[in-house]
Amino acid sequence: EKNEKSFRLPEIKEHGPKSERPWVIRGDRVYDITDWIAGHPGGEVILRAAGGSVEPYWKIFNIHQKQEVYDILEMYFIGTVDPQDLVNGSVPSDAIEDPFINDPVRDPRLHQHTSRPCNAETPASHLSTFITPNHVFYVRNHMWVPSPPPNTTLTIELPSGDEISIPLDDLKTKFPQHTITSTLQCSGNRRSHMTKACTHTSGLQWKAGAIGTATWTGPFLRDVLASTGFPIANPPQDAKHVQFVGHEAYGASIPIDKALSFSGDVILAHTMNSAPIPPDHGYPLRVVVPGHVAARSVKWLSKIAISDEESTSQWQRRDYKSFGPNERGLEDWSKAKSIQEMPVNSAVTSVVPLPGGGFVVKGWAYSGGGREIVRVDVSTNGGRSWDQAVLKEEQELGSSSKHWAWKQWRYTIPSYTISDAKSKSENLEGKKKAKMTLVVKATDEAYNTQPEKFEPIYNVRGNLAVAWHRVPLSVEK
Ligand code: MTE
Ligand code: MO
Repeated sequence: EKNEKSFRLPEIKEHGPKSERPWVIRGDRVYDITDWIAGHPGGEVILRAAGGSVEPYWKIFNIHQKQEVYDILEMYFIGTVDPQDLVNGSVPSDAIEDPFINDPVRDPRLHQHTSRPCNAETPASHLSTFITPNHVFYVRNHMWVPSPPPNTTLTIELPSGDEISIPLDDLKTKFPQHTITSTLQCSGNRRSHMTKACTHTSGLQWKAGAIGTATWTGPFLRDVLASTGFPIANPPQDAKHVQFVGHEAYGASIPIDKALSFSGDVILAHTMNSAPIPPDHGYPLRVVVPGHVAARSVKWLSKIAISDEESTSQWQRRDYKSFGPNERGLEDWSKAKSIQEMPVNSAVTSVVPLPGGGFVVKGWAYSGGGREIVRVDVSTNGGRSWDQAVLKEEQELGSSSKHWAWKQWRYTIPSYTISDAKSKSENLEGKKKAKMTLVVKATDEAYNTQPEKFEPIYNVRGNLAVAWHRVPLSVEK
């Protein structure tokens, strides 16, 4: 192609995310993606790359790294990068902006599964307290940590299409402030337990730490919606979902009933455990949707839209859904329901020997929809017989009778000592070695309880992994 145009990097850079005609580079080729974005709901993600190379972003969404996507991009080809700006045929890495430049330094105790984007679980040592400290609260980022500009506002789009912007300061000063204690749990929490039982699931292999509990402070979403003139007591028929958009382009939605309900407790939070929300958890503003899967609690909140349909993002229309054990990868996503409220779940998080023999087992139990945990059953023989754990009573903050927080539980097993592999001395006289399978299951106030096995709830995505938690232990009697 001899007559193709060539562009210098500074010129390309002018076609950034906010320009009228955004461009991106792939290899040494330049594309004007303006029309592509217009035709692709959810396509705004690619805008982050506008003005530069799309490659570092596509590394994050490897779903895009296939020929058919490259072919589509070719339809928007406008020229190449000027050879003066290329090193070995591509844009030099120092000219490519690092999308993760704003990611904070993280507590080394977080158990990192991936670093870019950051996916890290709360370490077991911090799962046995009612409130999870901010610095060890699990992090689930699909992308980078964005840095919203100072004096940024929250935009609210009404069904009429009208947009209203509210300064963040107003959210703190012009509305009654509420503090609620709410657990957040990822739909993939305990996925690794399902994988172990069923050999394969796709997704991050979380143990029992993609969950945490914090107090969240801010105005109620319904009060903020009311302030726009939206009739919260008598919403129009076509107002069915409330969509949330994050500054880095993540999006999700909840049914409008949850948003407007007097017992919904949906909060636009600026404060987490009495401190400004940390960068990883949504600074400066995050919606907290208690009782629902954490994927709906959109961080770095930039926009709210009342709509007749669910968010068009892949995180609403695809990823956070579950399937039957027979559906192995050729799912019709549109047929499955988005996950909203979570089913009842529990896990063992610590087993600590007592000085005089025996040991103490601790863990969490949680159910969605504000359903209180009423009982936690423990078995030391793989589920043949059961005993009850002690539930810790904690002060939960909230405006309704709902229970948005997990329960911590403990159970004492006398007369056994745990022997770790190394201290398995063969001449411990009078001591009998045994293998014990500790099992825990919880029951919520609707008397929903956890299934015994993973096989019947298996789904390729490894979502909603809520079967009994089994922990094999070696003990000495
Ligand atoms: N919001 C934005 N903007 N971007 C995200 O990647 N991840 C979601 C949700 N909100 C996400 C988001 C998912 S899947 C989960 S589990 C929770 O945030 C994790 O919240 P945390 O990182 O504060 O624990
Ligand atoms: Mo999640």
